[in-house]
Amino acid sequence: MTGSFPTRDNRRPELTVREALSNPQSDFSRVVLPPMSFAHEQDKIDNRRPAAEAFIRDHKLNEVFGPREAPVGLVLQGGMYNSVIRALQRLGLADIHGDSRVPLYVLNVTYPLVPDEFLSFCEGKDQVLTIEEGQPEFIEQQLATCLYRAGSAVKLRGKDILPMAGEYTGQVMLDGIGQFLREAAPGILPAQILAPNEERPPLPDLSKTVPIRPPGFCTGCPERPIFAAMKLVQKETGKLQISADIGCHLFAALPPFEIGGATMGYGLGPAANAAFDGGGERRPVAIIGDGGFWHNGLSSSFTNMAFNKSDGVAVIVDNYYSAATGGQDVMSSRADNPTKSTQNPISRALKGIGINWVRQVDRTYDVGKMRDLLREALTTDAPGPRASSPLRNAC
Ligand SMILES: Cc1ncc(C[n+]2csc(CCOP(=O)(O)OP(=O)(O)O)c2C)c(N)n1
Ligand code: SF4
Repeated sequence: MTGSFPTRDNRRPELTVREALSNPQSDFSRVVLPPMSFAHEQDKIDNRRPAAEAFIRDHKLNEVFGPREAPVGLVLQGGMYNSVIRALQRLGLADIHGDSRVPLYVLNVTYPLVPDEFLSFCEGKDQVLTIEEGQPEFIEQQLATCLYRAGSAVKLRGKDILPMAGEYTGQVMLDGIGQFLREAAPGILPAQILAPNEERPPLPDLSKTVPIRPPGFCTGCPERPIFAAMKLVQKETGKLQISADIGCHLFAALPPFEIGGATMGYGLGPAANAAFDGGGERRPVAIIGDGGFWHNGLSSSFTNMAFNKSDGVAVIVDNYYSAATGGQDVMSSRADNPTKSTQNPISRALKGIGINWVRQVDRTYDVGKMRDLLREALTTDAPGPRASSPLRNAC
């Protein structure tokens, strides 16, 4: 989809960085520590929350569509709107322009909810269906409390009809809204829709015949051969304890590699493996990207390895960028970036914290070389930690 919208001209901020720097201000009553935090809590309930609700109401951030008078209504998160409209179209209750014959209260703001706005939507209705993906059903619970406190007789439906877990696909939405309307207001449905798709042939179960297609590395990805080499090494060593990190290299956790399924967080691959250090016959292996390395891997993972004299092996997948997020520069990127400090080799940082067994492979497509290096890292008598930086190809 494309579109356009009017904007106002950019405005100079009331306080510039220069002014803020020249005249630093502090106010301990704004610090989130007791006893001020108790005052903040009161302020939030007495002033800030009502102000937020008033803003949402006054600026009409939530929207109401469809007829005012109807025995039923749908309350939905803004992001659900398109699928709800599609389901209503299929039920013969909306047209392609989104004109709905069922009232809709679209929550473009789901927090905070605006009780009086919701109660006014409910006026004159017998039943209202909350359409809220995910669990627990936070919105439904709040709306139920709201109706209860107002002494309303409106019946609130939601997760008793729609699934608690899983995506609200087109079919789920059609089934759920269809069931709600059949139960709550059958008269609203066009006659031929009351028993839709009865003559539909049964769908075959394709899960046994069509293989799943997990996401994977790009064709020609220079990270891919690292994991091919790891598979070869594991043929010799047996299955290794491999902890991975966040980034494209995590595609290796899926078939056909199934390497590094244990992942704790960004920059934490080697840190996560600390629990296995020195505990068995084979060294634990960790994988981390260059982005993860600079994000906090240098401190959380590598300083930790160096400090604890780890016996493990860390593989740093260095492709010059944070690739999975779109190719942003990091400290060791090769690009000349006028506003950033680049070209700082990872190996220098490692040596700086006392990790001396560092090897580098410049061309990962040489799977044999990669395999031999990994084998060496897993068997060398040189004291750990061991880090190999096996990727100098840009992707
Ligand atoms: C805890 C956490 N923080 C941030 C992200 C977002 N994220 C996903 S991939 C990625 C960058 C990974 O870059 P790098 O480590 O260089 O690996 P590459 O993609 O280049 O293989 C980031 C920041 C995330 N998924 N999880
Ligand atoms: S973006 Fe780069 S690192 Fe990521 S899968 Fe594709 S080629 Fe590999």
